[in-house]
Amino acid sequence: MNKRRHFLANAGATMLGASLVSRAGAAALPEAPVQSSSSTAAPLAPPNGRPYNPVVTLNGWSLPWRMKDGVKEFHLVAEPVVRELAPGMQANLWGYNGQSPGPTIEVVEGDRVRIFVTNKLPEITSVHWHGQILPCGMDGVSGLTQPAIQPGKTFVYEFVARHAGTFMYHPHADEMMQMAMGMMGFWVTHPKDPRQHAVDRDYVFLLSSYDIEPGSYTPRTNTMLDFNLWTFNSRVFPGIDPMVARLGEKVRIRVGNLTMTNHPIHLHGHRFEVAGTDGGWVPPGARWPEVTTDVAVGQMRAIEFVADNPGDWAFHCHKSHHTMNAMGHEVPNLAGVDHRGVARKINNLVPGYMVMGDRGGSMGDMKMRLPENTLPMMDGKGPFGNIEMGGMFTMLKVREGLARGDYRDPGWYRHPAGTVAREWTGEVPQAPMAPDKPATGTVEYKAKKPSGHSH
Ligand SMILES: [Cu+2]
Repeated sequence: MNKRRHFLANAGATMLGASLVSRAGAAALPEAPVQSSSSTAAPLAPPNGRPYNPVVTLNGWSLPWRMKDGVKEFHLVAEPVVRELAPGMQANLWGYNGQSPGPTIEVVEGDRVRIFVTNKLPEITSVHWHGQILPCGMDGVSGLTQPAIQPGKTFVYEFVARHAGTFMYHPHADEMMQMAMGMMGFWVTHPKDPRQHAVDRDYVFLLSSYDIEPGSYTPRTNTMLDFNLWTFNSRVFPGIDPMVARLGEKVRIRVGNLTMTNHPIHLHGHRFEVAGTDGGWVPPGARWPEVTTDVAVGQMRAIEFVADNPGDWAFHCHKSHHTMNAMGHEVPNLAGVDHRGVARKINNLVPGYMVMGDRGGSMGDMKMRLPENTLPMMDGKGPFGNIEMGGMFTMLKVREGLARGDYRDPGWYRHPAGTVAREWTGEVPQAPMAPDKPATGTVEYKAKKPSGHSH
């Protein structure tokens, strides 16, 4: 079993047979492997070329290459794909090599890279290598630096990966349409010396958003802001795998934003530093501690921390609408109103109608009829009940005693005795509602007048 086959047989995702796009007449082209699974693939240990510490693409995979006369050759195929956003929902997207986003490309600083791009879309495309310092004619802006790649045609890009860091790729042809359909991928250029910027676990993923009407499969592509599915690598919670680390390991998480808005990415239970941006590594003396970092449109951020706090830690975008799945808009806020009778009446008129929880947030408990191919707005079962999240939400699971390179979900955290918030079962003193009333004696409640004068 050669090294490549060993990778293919590795734990994690299953890869479909790495078949040639077209065996006849394609002898000069490298293979274009296809990925059928949307789970997180095992890291791709480099079978040739200079050594590096591979990354793990959240719910994604890295693209194998072939070495030809000292050049790393990759083959991307731009094509329509069906992506499972989470169990229970599939989307008709456009992507590369069977998935959206496309595979992560990993190279080493100084590598000469040749990338074949075959266009199997029904329209023109091109690939822009976002953040790379390269010859202008390799920048992939159709019309400006190259003719567009026509359907059925293959183009070749070739350049030296000059700087170690975090990059992305995406089309620069009919961009609004193609990015709204999911065409994008991650790129990591590893340092020449694998000891430089070394971490124990290096996770990468892209932020993307889709506007898919409940009950349908294909994104609306002229949406500017009103997206309804907010994704990590074209997956929504509870379809996003957890990130796993052994207690004490150094972890890096790299995020690229190809949506139309910014995302404040927040990690619980740890403090991190922004160690890298679009432009390269931040000098250690210029980093500061954070628990949330905003990733603006078109930006990349690499955060680093020591996983020194065991548990199942939430990791999510802090915009609360981005941790929800598709919902109907113009839903009134009925918190505090018992509307059960109203909902029943409306359901006779609009089947499947759902009202915002009148007890603050009880959507995970609501039984409602959803259109086909539609996820609940908030979902996910946790060890203590419904997690009631969707969209850009997953967990960092920190555990003692994991093996190096073990990325399997370790299950739910077993909290040490006495360390979990619990119900208070003692006596609860009655607190006054109005702050200007004394806490003793009979409490009188008065409605405030709208004028603001209560006395
Ligand atoms: Cu967000």
